[in-house]
Amino acid sequence: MLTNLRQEFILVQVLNLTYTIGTLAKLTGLSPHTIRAWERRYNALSPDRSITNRRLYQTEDLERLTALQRVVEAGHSIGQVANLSTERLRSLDAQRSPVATPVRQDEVIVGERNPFLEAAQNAVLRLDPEGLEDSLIRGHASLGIFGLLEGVVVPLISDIETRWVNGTLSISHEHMASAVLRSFLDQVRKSMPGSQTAPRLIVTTPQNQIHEIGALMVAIVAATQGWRVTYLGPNLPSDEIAHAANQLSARAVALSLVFPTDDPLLPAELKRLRQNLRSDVQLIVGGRATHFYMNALKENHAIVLSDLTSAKDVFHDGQIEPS
Ligand code: B12
Repeated sequence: MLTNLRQEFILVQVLNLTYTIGTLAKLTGLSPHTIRAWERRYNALSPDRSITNRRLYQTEDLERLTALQRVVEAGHSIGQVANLSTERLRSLDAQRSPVATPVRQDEVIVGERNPFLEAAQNAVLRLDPEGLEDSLIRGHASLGIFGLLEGVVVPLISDIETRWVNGTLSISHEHMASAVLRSFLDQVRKSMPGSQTAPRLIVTTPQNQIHEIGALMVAIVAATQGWRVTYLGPNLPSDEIAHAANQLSARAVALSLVFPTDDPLLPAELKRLRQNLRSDVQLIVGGRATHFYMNALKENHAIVLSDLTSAKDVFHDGQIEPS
């Protein structure tokens, strides 16, 4: 059942970037009949339709339905809550007893037990890629994308690093986890194309920087904030980045720097990139290696950010807010 669910998730993401009612039902645990009834009788959701008139749901619909389901489970009648905003549903849900309160999107409390993180950690230790993917899918459905990134993906990566350093986890565990995370995040990213009129952001990593999970996460965060993101993959020479940014009239370029921390060529690459970009194109840089290149980043007027929450604030509402 879990494997089928995973396959179906992948299939809908890859083929049409939306959820069918069947997938939505499996992810939420509600029956298709209930979902249709909540739509027809209470206008709880208004999905798009395919050319053959099938319902097509977006990630926001999944998040809304999950919130509705939790509030109804807690005792509210569907008629009372069906037309509340998703934000309002989440805050109603948060007022439940502490035991029943789930980790909410945007509000992952440090130190609080997070079942999705635990499931993901156990799957990594078992060398179980399907299990890891399932925990990411479930975490996404329950926490929303930002909750998943901050509450599961980032702490999972940090846990993998700690265990790898202290020898309780091997390179094969790390590679398996990286492969699953990379592919999952890429699917999520592809399901968020952005509107035609949204400002364009180019996301990549400079030449010699092959770690791309940070870049994928920032691509997703910017998409949640109304940007139309073009992800160019990792390890790109500055001339190529500038060329793409100019061709697509990008408003900003985001780079992730993770490793190496002492690349003698990177300062010159950053300079060349800045010179070849239009002066109104912002350069936004993050990742654990940024502080090793601070002089070059400052000289080239980059906005340097330390985490995804700052990225969310800076990319707010399709604008670049002063950091
Ligand atoms: C996954 C991983 C890999 C994967 C990468 C897969 C992929 N497709 O990306 C693979 C297996 C390929 C790999 C390879 C290597 N890796 Co590696 N890897 C990691 C690991 C576990 C995660 C890396 C990652 O994605 N981090 C990125 C994000 C998640 O973390 P972050 O940089 O702190 O960024 C945060 C914010 O800054 C923000 N952010 C990130 N980018 C951006 C960008 C913008 C614009 C913004 C706004 C925000 C933002 O998001 C993050 C969350 O808050 C790290 C450990 C770690 N904790 O990072 C080691 C790590 C980076 N790797 C390391 C090493 C040594 C290597 C290898 C050299 C190993 C080897 N001997 O072969 C090779 C590198 C080869 C090369 N040519 O570069 C070391 C680097 C040590 C150092 N001196 O810095 C680390 C730190 C592990 C360790 N402790 O030893 N690795």
